[in-house]
Amino acid sequence: MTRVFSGIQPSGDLHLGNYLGALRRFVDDQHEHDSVFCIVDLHALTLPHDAAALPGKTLEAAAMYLAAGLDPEVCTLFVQSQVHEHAELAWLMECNAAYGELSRMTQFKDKSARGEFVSAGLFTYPALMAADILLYDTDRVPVGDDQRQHLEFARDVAERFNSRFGPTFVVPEAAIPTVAARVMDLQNPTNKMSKSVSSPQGTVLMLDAPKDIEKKIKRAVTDTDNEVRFDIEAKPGVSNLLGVLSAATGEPPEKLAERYDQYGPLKADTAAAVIELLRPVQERYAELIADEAELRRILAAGADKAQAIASVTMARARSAVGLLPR
Ligand code: ATP
Ligand code: LTN
Repeated sequence: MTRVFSGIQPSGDLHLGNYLGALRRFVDDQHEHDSVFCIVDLHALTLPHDAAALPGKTLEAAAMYLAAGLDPEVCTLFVQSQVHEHAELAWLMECNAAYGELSRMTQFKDKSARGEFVSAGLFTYPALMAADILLYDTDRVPVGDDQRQHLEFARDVAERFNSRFGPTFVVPEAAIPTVAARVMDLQNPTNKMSKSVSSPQGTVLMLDAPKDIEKKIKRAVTDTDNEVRFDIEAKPGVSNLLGVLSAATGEPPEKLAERYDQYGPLKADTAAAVIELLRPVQERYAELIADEAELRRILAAGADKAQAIASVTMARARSAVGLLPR
């Protein structure tokens, strides 16, 4: 059976981009593939963070995964830092990553340009991400388009390791969706909707009240010619709305565009579709987040299942590079 692995950072409130680009697809994957999903809290340490808030954010991310429809009886859901092999394999990945290739990562360039403290962990972030993936003999990695370069890096480092030390890792493939692979910020439609960039009016949060979702979508930046056409280059704002509506309804964005000759109705329909899409997730979330003990139990059981796989791969990797067994 194909192994699927993916991760989401508990670095902030999850948004519509995370849901359409990643989370929602995990729910379908769990029934078709042997699926492992991870809350990557070690990655959340790469940027300055609020230590007191992180445990709560991690539980919220778990509740959101479950509310979106992940079934812990069907897939494996766990927290990265609770399986120590992630940090351990990351070191082996760093020692097989070239400084030059890490320097070319566009996410590092973007994030380091923004922050005043640029940690070494932000630079080696892709090595930890490669470790996450390779520990589970992963075949497919469902991610949004922004992770394409990191996935390519994980493949390169796996191939390099295998050729230096003998066959050790499965070389993973990226699975990038055809619609909503990159949901854009509603206020700056040339930037992706993001947790780590503050744009409250441009970001639809998973837990936003329906009236806020409506307000944000109705105020989305478009252009002035009032022509509804799917053209990401020339009409990024309108195309973003069409992309979101398409992801919510399952109809191709080009086809949806034919139905509108003004922005107002497009915005109203998009807002209504998003509100309906998120409503059941929000209802389940409210129940799940109220039972912290149950969330912790699910995550502990997930960590046991994950570690049973990760420890075998880690032992293989240690032996391949010549570390002396205790
Ligand atoms: P940050 O902005 O801090 O990098 P993020 O919002 O991108 O965070 P991540 O935890 O890094 O969130 O990403 C989780 C998953 O969501 C990844 O698979 C990523 O590709 C996907 N994703 C994130 N933003 C978008 C977006 N705007 N559109 C589609 N998919 C997205
Ligand atoms: N960098 C990813 C999060 C992530 C991830 C992973 C995704 C960390 N490890 C392994 C897939 C597989 C991001 O979405 N920003």
